[in-house]
Amino acid sequence: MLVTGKQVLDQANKGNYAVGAFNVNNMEILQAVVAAAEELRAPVMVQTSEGAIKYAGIDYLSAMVRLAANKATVPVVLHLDHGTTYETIIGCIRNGWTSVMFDGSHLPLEENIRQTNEIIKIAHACGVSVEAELGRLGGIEDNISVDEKDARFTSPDEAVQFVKETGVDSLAIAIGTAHGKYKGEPKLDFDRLQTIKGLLPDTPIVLHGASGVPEDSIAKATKMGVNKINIDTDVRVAFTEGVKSVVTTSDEFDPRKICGPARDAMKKVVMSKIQLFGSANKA
Ligand code: TD3
Ligand code: ZN
Repeated sequence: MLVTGKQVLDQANKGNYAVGAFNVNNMEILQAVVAAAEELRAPVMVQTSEGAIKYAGIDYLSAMVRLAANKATVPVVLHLDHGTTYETIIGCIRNGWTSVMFDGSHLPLEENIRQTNEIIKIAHACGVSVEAELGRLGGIEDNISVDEKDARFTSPDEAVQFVKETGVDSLAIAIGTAHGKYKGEPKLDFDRLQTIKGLLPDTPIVLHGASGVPEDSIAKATKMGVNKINIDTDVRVAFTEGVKSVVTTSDEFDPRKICGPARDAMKKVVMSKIQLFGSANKA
Protein backbone atom coordinates (compact mmCIF):
# COMPACT_ATOMS: atom_id res chain seq x y z
CA MET A 1 0.00 0.00 0.00
CA LEU A 2 1.06 3.57 -0.71
CA VAL A 3 1.92 5.47 2.51
CA THR A 4 3.68 8.70 3.48
CA GLY A 5 7.32 9.06 4.41
CA LYS A 6 6.36 10.20 7.91
CA GLN A 7 4.36 7.01 8.51
CA VAL A 8 7.26 4.65 7.85
CA LEU A 9 10.04 6.83 9.29
CA ASP A 10 8.34 7.57 12.63
CA GLN A 11 7.78 3.80 12.98
CA ALA A 12 11.44 3.18 12.16
CA ASN A 13 12.55 5.76 14.73
CA LYS A 14 10.42 4.09 17.42
CA GLY A 15 11.64 0.62 16.40
CA ASN A 16 15.30 1.65 16.00
CA TYR A 17 15.83 0.48 12.43
CA ALA A 18 16.30 2.12 9.02
CA VAL A 19 14.07 1.98 5.95
CA GLY A 20 15.88 1.50 2.64
CA ALA A 21 15.31 4.22 0.04
CA PHE A 22 16.23 3.02 -3.44
CA ASN A 23 16.43 5.17 -6.57
CA VAL A 24 14.35 3.98 -9.52
CA ASN A 25 14.06 5.17 -13.09
CA ASN A 26 12.65 2.19 -15.01
CA MET A 27 10.29 -0.76 -14.59
CA GLU A 28 12.94 -3.38 -13.82
CA ILE A 29 14.51 -1.40 -10.97
CA LEU A 30 11.08 -0.68 -9.49
CA GLN A 31 10.04 -4.35 -9.70
CA ALA A 32 13.31 -5.46 -8.13
CA VAL A 33 12.89 -3.06 -5.18
CA VAL A 34 9.25 -3.89 -4.48
CA ALA A 35 9.75 -7.66 -4.91
CA ALA A 36 12.65 -7.56 -2.43
CA ALA A 37 10.57 -5.63 0.11
CA GLU A 38 7.62 -8.01 -0.31
CA GLU A 39 9.79 -11.08 0.13
CA LEU A 40 11.29 -9.71 3.35
CA ARG A 41 8.07 -8.10 4.64
CA ALA A 42 9.78 -4.72 4.83
CA PRO A 43 8.50 -1.15 4.45
CA VAL A 44 10.39 0.51 1.60
CA MET A 45 10.91 3.90 -0.03
CA VAL A 46 11.00 4.15 -3.81
CA GLN A 47 12.71 7.40 -4.73
CA THR A 48 13.04 9.33 -7.95
CA SER A 49 15.63 12.01 -8.60
CA GLU A 50 14.95 15.03 -10.80
CA GLY A 51 17.12 13.23 -13.39
CA ALA A 52 14.91 10.13 -13.20
CA ILE A 53 11.83 12.30 -13.78
CA LYS A 54 13.50 13.89 -16.80
CA TYR A 55 14.46 10.46 -18.15
CA ALA A 56 11.22 8.52 -17.64
CA GLY A 57 8.61 11.29 -17.41
CA ILE A 58 6.73 12.31 -14.27
CA ASP A 59 3.50 10.67 -15.52
CA TYR A 60 5.20 7.34 -16.24
CA LEU A 61 6.98 7.20 -12.90
CA SER A 62 3.85 8.24 -11.04
CA ALA A 63 1.70 5.59 -12.73
CA MET A 64 4.28 2.80 -12.41
CA VAL A 65 5.19 3.37 -8.78
CA ARG A 66 1.62 3.91 -7.63
CA LEU A 67 0.58 0.70 -9.39
CA ALA A 68 3.42 -1.21 -7.73
CA ALA A 69 2.64 0.35 -4.34
CA ASN A 70 -1.10 -0.35 -4.55
CA LYS A 71 -0.44 -3.99 -5.47
CA ALA A 72 2.14 -4.41 -2.71
CA THR A 73 1.15 -5.84 0.67
CA VAL A 74 3.97 -3.90 2.40
CA PRO A 75 4.10 -0.10 2.93
CA VAL A 76 5.66 1.69 -0.06
CA VAL A 77 6.54 5.41 -0.13
CA LEU A 78 6.92 7.37 -3.38
CA HIS A 79 9.61 9.93 -2.56
CA LEU A 80 11.31 12.74 -4.49
CA ASP A 81 15.08 12.61 -3.93
CA HIS A 82 17.07 15.90 -3.94
CA GLY A 83 14.28 18.17 -5.11
CA THR A 84 15.83 21.53 -5.90
CA THR A 85 13.13 23.48 -7.72
CA TYR A 86 9.71 24.61 -6.67
CA GLU A 87 8.35 23.35 -10.01
CA THR A 88 9.57 19.76 -9.54
CA ILE A 89 8.35 19.57 -5.97
CA ILE A 90 4.87 20.92 -6.76
CA GLY A 91 4.76 18.66 -9.82
CA CYS A 92 5.48 15.62 -7.64
CA ILE A 93 2.86 16.62 -5.06
CA ARG A 94 0.29 16.99 -7.85
CA ASN A 95 1.26 13.60 -9.31
CA GLY A 96 0.84 11.50 -6.19
CA TRP A 97 4.27 11.51 -4.51
CA THR A 98 3.77 10.93 -0.77
CA SER A 99 7.11 12.38 0.32
CA VAL A 100 9.45 15.02 -1.08
CA MET A 101 12.98 16.11 -0.27
CA PHE A 102 13.82 19.77 -0.54
CA ASP A 103 17.60 20.01 -0.85
CA GLY A 104 18.65 23.47 0.26
CA SER A 105 21.97 22.22 1.62
CA HIS A 106 23.92 24.62 -0.63
CA LEU A 107 22.07 27.62 0.83
CA PRO A 108 23.01 29.67 3.91
CA LEU A 109 21.18 28.31 7.00
CA GLU A 110 18.53 31.05 7.24
CA GLU A 111 17.70 30.76 3.54
CA ASN A 112 17.55 26.96 3.73
CA ILE A 113 15.10 27.32 6.64
CA ARG A 114 13.01 29.88 4.79
CA GLN A 115 12.72 27.86 1.57
CA THR A 116 12.16 24.55 3.43
CA ASN A 117 9.28 26.20 5.31
CA GLU A 118 7.70 27.33 2.06
CA ILE A 119 7.74 23.73 0.79
CA ILE A 120 6.52 22.31 4.11
CA LYS A 121 3.52 24.64 4.18
CA ILE A 122 2.30 23.33 0.80
CA ALA A 123 3.38 19.69 1.23
CA HIS A 124 1.83 19.27 4.67
CA ALA A 125 -1.43 20.87 3.49
CA CYS A 126 -1.50 18.09 0.85
CA GLY A 127 -0.59 15.30 3.30
CA VAL A 128 2.92 14.90 1.85
CA SER A 129 6.00 14.44 4.07
CA VAL A 130 9.16 16.53 3.75
CA GLU A 131 12.85 15.66 4.11
CA ALA A 132 15.44 18.44 4.24
CA GLU A 133 19.24 18.46 4.23
CA LEU A 134 21.74 20.29 6.38
CA GLY A 135 25.50 20.12 5.83
CA ARG A 136 27.09 19.09 2.58
CA LEU A 137 27.96 15.67 1.26
CA GLY A 138 30.85 15.20 -1.09
CA GLY A 139 34.21 13.61 -1.60
CA ILE A 140 36.07 14.12 1.64
CA GLU A 141 39.81 14.59 1.05
CA ASP A 142 42.40 12.90 3.26
CA ASN A 143 44.27 16.14 3.90
CA ILE A 144 41.20 18.20 4.78
CA SER A 145 41.65 20.44 7.82
CA VAL A 146 39.36 20.17 10.86
CA ASP A 147 37.90 23.60 10.16
CA GLU A 148 36.95 22.64 6.63
CA LYS A 149 35.65 19.32 7.88
CA ASP A 150 33.42 21.03 10.39
CA ALA A 151 32.20 23.44 7.75
CA ARG A 152 31.04 20.57 5.55
CA PHE A 153 29.65 18.23 8.18
CA THR A 154 26.31 19.01 9.81
CA SER A 155 26.58 21.23 12.87
CA PRO A 156 24.51 19.84 15.79
CA ASP A 157 23.49 23.35 16.91
CA GLU A 158 22.30 24.24 13.43
CA ALA A 159 20.41 20.94 13.20
CA VAL A 160 18.51 21.78 16.40
CA GLN A 161 17.69 25.29 15.15
CA PHE A 162 16.65 23.91 11.74
CA VAL A 163 14.24 21.33 13.16
CA LYS A 164 12.82 23.81 15.71
CA GLU A 165 12.16 26.45 13.06
CA THR A 166 10.80 24.13 10.34
CA GLY A 167 9.20 21.08 11.98
CA VAL A 168 10.62 19.03 9.10
CA ASP A 169 9.60 15.33 9.04
CA SER A 170 13.11 13.96 8.52
CA LEU A 171 16.61 15.42 8.29
CA ALA A 172 19.50 14.36 6.05
CA ILE A 173 22.87 15.02 7.67
CA ALA A 174 26.46 15.00 6.41
CA ILE A 175 28.72 12.79 8.55
CA GLY A 176 31.30 11.58 6.03
CA THR A 177 29.44 9.76 3.28
CA ALA A 178 29.54 10.81 -0.38
CA HIS A 179 27.40 10.11 -3.43
CA GLY A 180 28.68 7.59 -5.98
CA LYS A 181 31.67 5.24 -5.85
CA TYR A 182 34.25 5.77 -3.08
CA LYS A 183 37.96 6.04 -3.81
CA GLY A 184 39.03 5.10 -0.28
CA GLU A 185 37.06 3.63 2.62
CA PRO A 186 34.54 6.14 4.03
CA LYS A 187 34.92 6.93 7.73
CA LEU A 188 31.75 8.12 9.43
CA ASP A 189 31.71 10.70 12.22
CA PHE A 190 29.70 8.63 14.71
CA ASP A 191 30.26 11.12 17.57
CA ARG A 192 28.54 13.78 15.49
CA LEU A 193 25.65 11.43 14.67
CA GLN A 194 25.25 10.53 18.35
CA THR A 195 25.23 14.20 19.39
CA ILE A 196 22.67 15.16 16.75
CA LYS A 197 20.37 12.22 17.54
CA GLY A 198 20.69 12.92 21.26
CA LEU A 199 19.51 16.49 20.67
CA LEU A 200 16.78 15.46 18.22
CA PRO A 201 15.47 12.07 19.42
CA ASP A 202 12.10 12.49 17.66
CA THR A 203 13.51 13.37 14.24
CA PRO A 204 14.18 10.52 11.81
CA ILE A 205 17.75 10.98 10.51
CA VAL A 206 18.61 10.27 6.85
CA LEU A 207 21.92 8.97 5.50
CA HIS A 208 22.71 9.73 1.84
CA GLY A 209 25.50 8.18 -0.22
CA ALA A 210 25.33 4.82 1.56
CA SER A 211 26.49 2.63 -1.34
CA GLY A 212 29.96 1.28 -0.66
CA VAL A 213 29.91 2.12 3.06
CA PRO A 214 31.22 -0.89 5.07
CA GLU A 215 28.45 -3.04 6.54
CA ASP A 216 29.58 -2.57 10.13
CA SER A 217 29.43 1.22 9.73
CA ILE A 218 25.89 1.00 8.36
CA ALA A 219 24.83 -1.29 11.21
CA LYS A 220 26.37 1.09 13.77
CA ALA A 221 24.72 4.16 12.19
CA THR A 222 21.36 2.39 12.26
CA LYS A 223 21.76 1.54 15.95
CA MET A 224 22.60 5.20 16.61
CA GLY A 225 19.38 6.48 15.08
CA VAL A 226 19.65 6.67 11.28
CA ASN A 227 16.15 5.80 10.02
CA LYS A 228 16.37 6.19 6.22
CA ILE A 229 19.30 5.00 4.12
CA ASN A 230 19.69 6.01 0.46
CA ILE A 231 21.12 3.52 -2.00
CA ASP A 232 21.59 4.17 -5.70
CA THR A 233 25.07 3.23 -6.93
CA ASP A 234 25.07 -0.36 -5.61
CA VAL A 235 21.81 -1.07 -7.48
CA ARG A 236 23.12 0.58 -10.65
CA VAL A 237 26.22 -1.61 -10.50
CA ALA A 238 24.09 -4.74 -10.03
CA PHE A 239 21.99 -3.77 -13.05
CA THR A 240 25.05 -3.26 -15.22
CA GLU A 241 26.73 -6.46 -14.09
CA GLY A 242 23.51 -8.35 -14.79
CA VAL A 243 23.31 -6.94 -18.32
CA LYS A 244 27.01 -7.60 -18.94
CA SER A 245 26.70 -11.20 -17.78
CA VAL A 246 24.43 -11.77 -20.79
CA VAL A 247 25.71 -9.45 -23.49
CA THR A 248 29.39 -10.27 -23.10
CA THR A 249 28.83 -14.03 -23.17
CA SER A 250 26.18 -14.49 -25.88
CA ASP A 251 24.54 -12.97 -28.96
CA GLU A 252 21.29 -12.48 -27.04
CA PHE A 253 19.08 -9.72 -28.45
CA ASP A 254 15.82 -10.21 -26.54
CA PRO A 255 15.54 -7.31 -24.06
CA ARG A 256 13.72 -9.59 -21.62
CA LYS A 257 16.64 -11.99 -21.51
CA ILE A 258 19.04 -9.06 -21.00
CA CYS A 259 17.05 -7.11 -18.41
CA GLY A 260 15.67 -10.18 -16.60
CA PRO A 261 19.02 -11.27 -15.08
CA ALA A 262 19.72 -7.61 -14.24
CA ARG A 263 16.41 -7.42 -12.37
CA ASP A 264 17.29 -10.60 -10.42
CA ALA A 265 20.73 -9.18 -9.54
CA MET A 266 19.20 -5.90 -8.30
CA LYS A 267 16.62 -7.73 -6.18
CA LYS A 268 19.44 -9.63 -4.43
CA VAL A 269 21.28 -6.40 -3.63
CA VAL A 270 18.13 -4.71 -2.32
CA MET A 271 17.33 -7.74 -0.13
CA SER A 272 20.79 -7.71 1.43
CA LYS A 273 20.48 -3.95 2.16
CA ILE A 274 17.04 -4.38 3.76
CA GLN A 275 18.43 -7.12 5.98
CA LEU A 276 21.41 -4.97 6.96
CA PHE A 277 19.17 -1.97 7.76
CA GLY A 278 17.04 -4.08 10.13
CA SER A 279 13.75 -3.35 8.34
CA ALA A 280 12.94 -6.97 7.39
CA ASN A 281 9.70 -8.16 9.02
CA LYS A 282 8.75 -4.62 10.09
CA ALA A 283 5.92 -4.27 7.55
O1 TD3 B 1 20.40 10.61 -3.10
N1 TD3 B 1 21.03 9.49 -3.43
C1 TD3 B 1 20.82 8.95 -4.79
C2 TD3 B 1 21.35 9.88 -5.87
C3 TD3 B 1 22.84 10.03 -5.86
C4 TD3 B 1 23.52 9.68 -7.16
O2 TD3 B 1 24.12 8.38 -7.12
C5 TD3 B 1 21.84 8.87 -2.51
O3 TD3 B 1 22.05 9.39 -1.44
C6 TD3 B 1 22.44 7.51 -2.84
O4 TD3 B 1 23.82 7.62 -3.00
P1 TD3 B 1 24.69 6.39 -3.55
O5 TD3 B 1 26.09 6.68 -3.09
O6 TD3 B 1 24.14 5.14 -2.98
O7 TD3 B 1 24.58 6.41 -5.05
ZN1 ZN C 1 21.52 11.80 -1.91
